[in-house]
Amino acid sequence: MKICQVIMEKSVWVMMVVGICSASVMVVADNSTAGATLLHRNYKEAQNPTDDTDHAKMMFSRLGIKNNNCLEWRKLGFKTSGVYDIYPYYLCPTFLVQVYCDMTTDGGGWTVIQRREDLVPREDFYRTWMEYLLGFGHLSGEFWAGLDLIHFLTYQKFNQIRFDLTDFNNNTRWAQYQFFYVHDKRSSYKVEVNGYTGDAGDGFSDTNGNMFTTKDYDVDIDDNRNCAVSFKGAWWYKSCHHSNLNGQYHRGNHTSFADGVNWEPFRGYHYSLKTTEMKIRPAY
Ligand SMILES: *[C@@H]1O[C@H](CO)[C@@H](O)[C@H](O)[C@H]1NC(C)=O
Ligand SMILES: *[C@@H]1O[C@H](CO)[C@@H](O)[C@H](O)[C@H]1NC(C)=O
Ligand SMILES: [Ca+2]
Repeated sequence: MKICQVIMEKSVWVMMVVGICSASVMVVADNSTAGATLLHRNYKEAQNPTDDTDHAKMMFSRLGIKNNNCLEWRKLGFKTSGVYDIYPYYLCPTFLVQVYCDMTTDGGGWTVIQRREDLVPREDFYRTWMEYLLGFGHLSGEFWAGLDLIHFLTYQKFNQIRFDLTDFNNNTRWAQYQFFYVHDKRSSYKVEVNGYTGDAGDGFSDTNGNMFTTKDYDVDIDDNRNCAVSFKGAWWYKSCHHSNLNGQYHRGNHTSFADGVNWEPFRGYHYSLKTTEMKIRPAY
């Protein structure tokens, strides 16, 4: 029998995985509240089905169907974007995670891993390594899905990544990459990416091979600074970036250099975008 347990001790969160679920999905958090927030949010959203799609989803889960990602839900006929249950941890197949599925863009089946929007109250994206590892925010608003989840989603199969971007004049642009893989925690969530198409310009290929840097975890290749601190975000920085989608929400033009929600080939280093979505999907 495979058993997955979540144990809370004082201010320390330990996701302990027993038996066949090996140590590679074990996450030991510091005293941040990201883990608690995430679990609470998942619980609340699970208790409030809102439409027929939710009813149908419930019927499928009662049948014991455990989809690994949004594309599998899409292949079952689900066409409404929203929150879905998935089981992405292959070593721990009963561990449920809630994700937001984009079921309309380019055929749908995308698992959304990041969203910025012009919302109040605004989510803080200038966060620590552990918060980026676990994920934060709200699936219906602004959020980051978590590096550990992104690793396991991209580990299943060859994945594509797509970026949908909007500026404050409502111009929309997209960028898609044929291959996207994020390594595990031991490799500091190093990214592999290639195969750009789109009309946003290629703001992401130069992250290929980079590890994930946050304000408290500097694994960029710039010896003189922490790129996350210099550009007030968290990203697969080199030294430093052509995109900074977890940067400061400056709302359009900003005089500061490259610390906004920037996609350099679209609006440059002095323009912070209105909306961004990052989403991944198996290539088959
Ligand atoms: C952009 O779209 C939003 C929502 O559709 C609308 O409220 C807003 O006025 C539009 N802005 C511009 C500059 O056209
Ligand atoms: C933003 O900057 C661009 C380029 O410098 C300028 O043309 C535009 O008028 C500015 N927009 C606003 C709203 O300040
Ligand atoms: Ca550095």
